[in-house]
Amino acid sequence: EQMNEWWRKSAVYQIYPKSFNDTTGNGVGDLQGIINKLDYLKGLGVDVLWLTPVYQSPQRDNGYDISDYYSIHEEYGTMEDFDQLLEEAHERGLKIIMDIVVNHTSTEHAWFKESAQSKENSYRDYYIWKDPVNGEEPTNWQSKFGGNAWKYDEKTGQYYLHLFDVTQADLNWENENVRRDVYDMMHYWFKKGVDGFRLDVINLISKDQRFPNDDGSVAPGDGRKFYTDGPRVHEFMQEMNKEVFSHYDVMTVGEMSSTTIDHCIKYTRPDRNELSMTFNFHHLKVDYPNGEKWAVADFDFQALKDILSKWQTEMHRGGGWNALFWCNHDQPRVVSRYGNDGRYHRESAKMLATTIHMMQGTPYIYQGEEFGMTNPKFPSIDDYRDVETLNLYESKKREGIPDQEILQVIQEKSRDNSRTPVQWSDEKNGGFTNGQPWIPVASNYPEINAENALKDDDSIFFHYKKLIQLRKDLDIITYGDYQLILEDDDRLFAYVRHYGDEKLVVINHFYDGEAEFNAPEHLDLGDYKAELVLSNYEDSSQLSNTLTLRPYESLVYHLK
Ligand code: TEU
Repeated sequence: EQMNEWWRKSAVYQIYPKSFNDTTGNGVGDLQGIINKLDYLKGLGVDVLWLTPVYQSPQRDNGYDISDYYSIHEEYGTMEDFDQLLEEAHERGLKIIMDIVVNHTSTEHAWFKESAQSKENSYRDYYIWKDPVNGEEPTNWQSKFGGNAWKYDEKTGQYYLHLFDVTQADLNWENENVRRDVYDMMHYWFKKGVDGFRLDVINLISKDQRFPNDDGSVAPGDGRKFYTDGPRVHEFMQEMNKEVFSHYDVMTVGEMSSTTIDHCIKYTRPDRNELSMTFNFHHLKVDYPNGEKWAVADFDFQALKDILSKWQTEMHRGGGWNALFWCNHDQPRVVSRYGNDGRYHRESAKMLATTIHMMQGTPYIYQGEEFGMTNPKFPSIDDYRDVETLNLYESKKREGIPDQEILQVIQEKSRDNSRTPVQWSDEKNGGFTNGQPWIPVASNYPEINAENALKDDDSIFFHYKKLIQLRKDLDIITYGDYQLILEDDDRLFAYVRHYGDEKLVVINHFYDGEAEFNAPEHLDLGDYKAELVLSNYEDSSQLSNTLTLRPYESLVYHLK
């Protein structure tokens, strides 16, 4: 079997350096701040650290706008700091993966500056330039951060494509020189000794070369069907794998925007030689009413169960591999979103963690998630920093929507929800900085912080630690298949994993109040000995055919 690569049994911890830990007092986290916390991370038990972009960048999109792939952004430190981080991580048995952003670069990148010089410049074709059509944008495609995705350049009379911010110009992957330069850059980081890559929006790199208008299957002008999982994307991934990844023992995780299961099987099935695993976001859109992110609604629990279960069973069947996650730097905090960040903060945070960590795939923990950080609910738009949020605010203002109403949506949906500084302790600024933090610290830091979590055996932190350890102890978590049970239950998310003669029964109660568990007939418990291996209450019951679950109770039984 080809299924014993190290990353299948690993847990990954995501670090957003800007908000992690500041050692210089400039209000921005830095690489030395990460080094200072390596023992803490080792203590949690994670195997791999993913750093979101730390390269030189004008920081319009917090580093996802790269101006030089070969140097470190100065607020974060130097290349020596990076080398030290890598070495100290490796000394502790921790691996480091880099965030690779190659769908686009900053318009401050030397390639773009050349490219914008003239139509004849040798770098012109590094980006996607098009003539106006009837004096207007080449297509009606929308930028993911609002507005049309094409920007007119006066000097050369053409438009360039930017699927994200206007300062994030899309690279032209049809150009072999672009691909060669990207692969060279990847070799540079692997030769340094990094252990893998997270590849930003990598399924958007192949654009339909006809560049058609979008007449509106999703939303008028959306455009995504013409560049998502595009015509040559698998060819490019196989080339990248052959040219780069295949030379090293590394993991690769592709961030896949609006993708499908069929594509993700192709991206990750070992014999196709593309990527190790993929992130998809369908389970994080169940609180988008009619597909609209910028609206407030309860999450659709049935949809959540259906989506996660479909990805579990179909990726397993197809030989693909999932990245498992609730949180990242683009998503609101899960405990505020699908859990309860008030009275049942602790119980619900643990329950959510169990739900995802007992599935098949490689689990990811986003900084602060391990002790239950929440959305900050900032009182004013002035507290928000994210380019996407600020663009949204401006466009809603123009539509005449009252401030309070816009703020309410932003409080629930803004990417800044996850970007507030890590709450290390109850000291000033949560111990994140001695200076003025670049974004405010959430006001609940005196209670919710890492130091409190470490002092309490029963904290969310120690629950995560147990989940990571369980994955190491029980092969069924990595290799077992998955079956949703009690499909229609509107309070319980319960599933069974099977592996050889073993079973794992996982029962999660997503709400306040009580819930009844009645074992379905096909779940034969009779001949097994069941052991309760994890729960989020002190005195949870042994497994039987009927159980009553308390608010947000979560139970894991191992059957042999
Ligand atoms: O995000 C890609 C992406 O499609 C989203 O998650 C995006 O943030 C969302 O559509 C906005 O509503 C990646 C990075 O994770 C994100 O931080 C970057 O801003 C983006 O790519 C551009 O590099």
